Amino acid sequence: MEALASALHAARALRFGEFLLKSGLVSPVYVDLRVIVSEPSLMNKVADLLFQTAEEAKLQYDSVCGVPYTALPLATIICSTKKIPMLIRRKEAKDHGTKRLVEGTINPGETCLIIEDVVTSGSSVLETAEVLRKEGLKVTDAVVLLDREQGGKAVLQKHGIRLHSVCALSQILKILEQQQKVTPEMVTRVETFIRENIVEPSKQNGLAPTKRICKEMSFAARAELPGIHPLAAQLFRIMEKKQSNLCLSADVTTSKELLQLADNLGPSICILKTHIDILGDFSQEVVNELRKLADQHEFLIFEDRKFADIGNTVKHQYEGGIFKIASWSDIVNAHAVPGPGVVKGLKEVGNPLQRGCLLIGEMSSEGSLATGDYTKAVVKMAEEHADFVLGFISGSRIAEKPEFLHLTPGVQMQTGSDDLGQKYLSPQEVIGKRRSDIIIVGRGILSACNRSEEAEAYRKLAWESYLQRICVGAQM
Ligand code: S5P
Repeated sequence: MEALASALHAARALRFGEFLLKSGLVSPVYVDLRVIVSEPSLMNKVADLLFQTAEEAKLQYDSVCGVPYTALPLATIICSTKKIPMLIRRKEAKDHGTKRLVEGTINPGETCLIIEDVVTSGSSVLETAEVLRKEGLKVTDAVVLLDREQGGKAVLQKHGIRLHSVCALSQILKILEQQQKVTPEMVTRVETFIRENIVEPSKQNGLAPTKRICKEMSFAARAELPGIHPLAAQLFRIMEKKQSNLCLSADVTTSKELLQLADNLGPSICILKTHIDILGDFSQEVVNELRKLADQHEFLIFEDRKFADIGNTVKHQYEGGIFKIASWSDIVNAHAVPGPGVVKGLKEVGNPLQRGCLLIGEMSSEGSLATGDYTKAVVKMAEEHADFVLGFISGSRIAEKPEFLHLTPGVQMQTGSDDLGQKYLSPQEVIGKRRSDIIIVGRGILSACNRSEEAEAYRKLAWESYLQRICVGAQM
């Protein structure tokens, strides 16, 4: 496999960089196996590997057909050396003579093995299979040199064809990385691209698979960004796993109610946000219990303390006092109004504990002063302290870097406002149009008769808005 990987790389059959695909997407990898026709020994090697793969899978077949054009010479070598009858599929029927679509002797009822160089969506193999099947041949298996792992295998399976591959793109990537022919950053880029461009089997039985064209990075891909803050990566993974971009604002005043909420709604949320100083009966016990529930249900805790003092003061407020916030809260937030000292002070306490902070870039309340140049300065401050700042509290996306998270409060299905200036937008507006990542919902859920059901309804709405936003043709 090592020899094959380096030979393909040397022949420039695999190239890394930026390539504009027919679909309009820019891909970091380009696979072009046509070039191997100029390398006779590589051609023989590839043909041999294809045949070995069919042997190892114990395939039974009467003839071999290569998908035009690259696999034609490969099929020729296999058929010639192994003495197997070959079939040639024409791309277009001749406009004179027999009008045949398949050349060679066709014995209806016999099995034909398809050979292909690279499979992405599986549509080329499928086209060839359809033509052969129309001639009365059975097609049950296809052997391919390289599986790009973009869903082709599943598409073919759905059409009754097992795909056997000599190697997968991820395998080749790992080898080339070990051989130091591609950088770890490029490997991550390619893996992300592959993951985000999976072709899904079509619901109908037609040839065209439904393609999920992703317009922006998924949460899963953002978790893998090089240099991402470990807490942000953990949150992205939780979001993807639980299909939740819902943060519950657990604004209740007793420990019992807080713990009940955490336990009952835990499965629906990615973050539980507290205002620990509104509890009438705070104790160390309640935060110990909350921490256990967070680990059990896999959500992060976010104490909405909104620090806004000089560095030295916020350090004490974060670490000490009655609440000892840093000891139990994964995330805190801060106003940027005191200048960078506030972040530096918090960071001294938070970084050794692997905590993270959100900066308040915008507020949901009527007449908020956090707008325009102030918001821009907040983004700059976050960029300068990205080792501690995970992202923002804001009404919409305010920074394009995918490493930064955006959390938006002031969300209810019933839009409007309360009588103290809070303004509400819908989950669809916040996630779909304003491109935030996470909705923060308090009273929208807390005032419902069945809080668990309401939390589920908010989770689904926000998640579907996210899927629709990132992908054209996403399957809901
Ligand atoms: O701009 C903001 C920032 C925050 S963190 N507007 C907000 O409402 N919040 C918080 O989000 C607020 O303190 C409350 O805890 C929650 C919104 O609660 P709801 O009941 O209005 O959904």
